[in-house]
Amino acid sequence: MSSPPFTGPGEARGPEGAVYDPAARTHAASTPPSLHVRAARVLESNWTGTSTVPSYGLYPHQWSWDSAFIAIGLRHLSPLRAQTELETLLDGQWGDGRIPHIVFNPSVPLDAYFPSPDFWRSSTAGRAAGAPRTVQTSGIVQPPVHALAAWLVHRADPGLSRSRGFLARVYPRLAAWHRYLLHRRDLGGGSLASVVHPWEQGMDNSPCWDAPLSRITPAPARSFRRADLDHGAAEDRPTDLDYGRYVRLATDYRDGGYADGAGAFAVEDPAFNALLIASEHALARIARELGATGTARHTRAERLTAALIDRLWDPAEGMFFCRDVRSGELIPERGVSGLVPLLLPTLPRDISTALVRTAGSPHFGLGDTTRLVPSYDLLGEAFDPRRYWRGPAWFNTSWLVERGLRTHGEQARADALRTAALELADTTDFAEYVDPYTGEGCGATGFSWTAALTLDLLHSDTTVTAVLAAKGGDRP
Ligand code: 9WN
Repeated sequence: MSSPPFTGPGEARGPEGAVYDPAARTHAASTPPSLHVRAARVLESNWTGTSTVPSYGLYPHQWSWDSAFIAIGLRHLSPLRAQTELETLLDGQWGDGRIPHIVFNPSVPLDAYFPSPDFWRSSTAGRAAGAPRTVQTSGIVQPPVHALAAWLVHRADPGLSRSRGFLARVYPRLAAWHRYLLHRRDLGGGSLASVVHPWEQGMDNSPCWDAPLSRITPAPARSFRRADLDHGAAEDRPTDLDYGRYVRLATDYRDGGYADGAGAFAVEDPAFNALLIASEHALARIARELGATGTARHTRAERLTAALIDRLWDPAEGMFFCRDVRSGELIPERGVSGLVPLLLPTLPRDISTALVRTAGSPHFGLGDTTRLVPSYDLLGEAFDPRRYWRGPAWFNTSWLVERGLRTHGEQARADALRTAALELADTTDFAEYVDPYTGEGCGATGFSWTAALTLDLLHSDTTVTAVLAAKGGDRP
């Protein structure tokens, strides 16, 4: 897919060629820029010309689920850029259908990020799995938010989308992506997709991975050099021991030609699968828009929802848990991923009610001791308010829970979460994540998905909940 020029229909350009809120031009020069304008500026400065980096310092390439969240926000500024964001990512798709978690920018020095393209060696090690020859990518994946993003981006400007044939071009690729997850990644045999590396689920050092990771022999510390510590505080980042294990898993996967099935780490995660289900519903909408029937996809999404409940729901604890496919056991750690299925409108009422209760319980403290959803159990032994996915609150997961609360009629709780996300994005300069108690920003500032989802919340868009509410049918 070639990338279009960045002018024309759907592109709202400010005087300096930046993508601005047209309303912002009415502000007097002395008025501080609105949150909307500042969010737009973050996305503008992180835009490379064909996609958006999460943050130039820490993450100078294109990341898969970041791009989906970014497109969801970018559609409010420039539907054309939002389409391009997803198209650029899909240019890195492999022949077997996988969408890699990173698409590398060849003009970025190799030592700017680890693991770099010379670690993954996608075009050689990934040849049998159909890795692209010209684009360098990683070989693992990230959560499938893409079909949901594609549908929302289409809805932002259907005329532009139709004139560019956007959905017709992305649909077969998204369908192949879902096929890959549903077939090659059903490692537990229970119809759910498994992740084979903690980076795939997106919450890298969540305590949910501690038990399955403990079986992995770490790669020696001297065999690689972390680039993240050049930009982030060591106490905010995963430990060296975690990194050694991440490297071992990725090396073994690469050396096996990125074939699925044999790896030592395989976990069914509730957020990953809930996002797959939400995206299946979105693919049904896309199919319908393209003149096909989406009924089979809605039916499949319903079957997946039943599998999610069957395999990962714990009624006694009132939340979803990860399943370690290698041991066969549920992992008894409460991560925010266990709340994310609230996004699904077809959840039985008793489950959605229990999830809302758990979010507000002392384990997550939402609306009580915390304003955004912590990434991990406040009462858990491994809780750490600063260390990445072991406690801090993130904007993307809070956005997903906000959408879920709204979907299930919890308007007051959703409003409070929305307000908190907007205020904290503002006060932290669009931080990557925040201390769940104090709201202090951690990690990078000017983080793209924080800015993008801020825009989405500012637009108070209801199409996400409308898409998700395509319950049991194929209604537009
Ligand atoms: C590894 C880019 C990504 C996010 C992940 C987040 C972090 C990478 C890293 O950054 O992961 O993929 O180097 O730590 O955990 O969710 O997609 O923003």
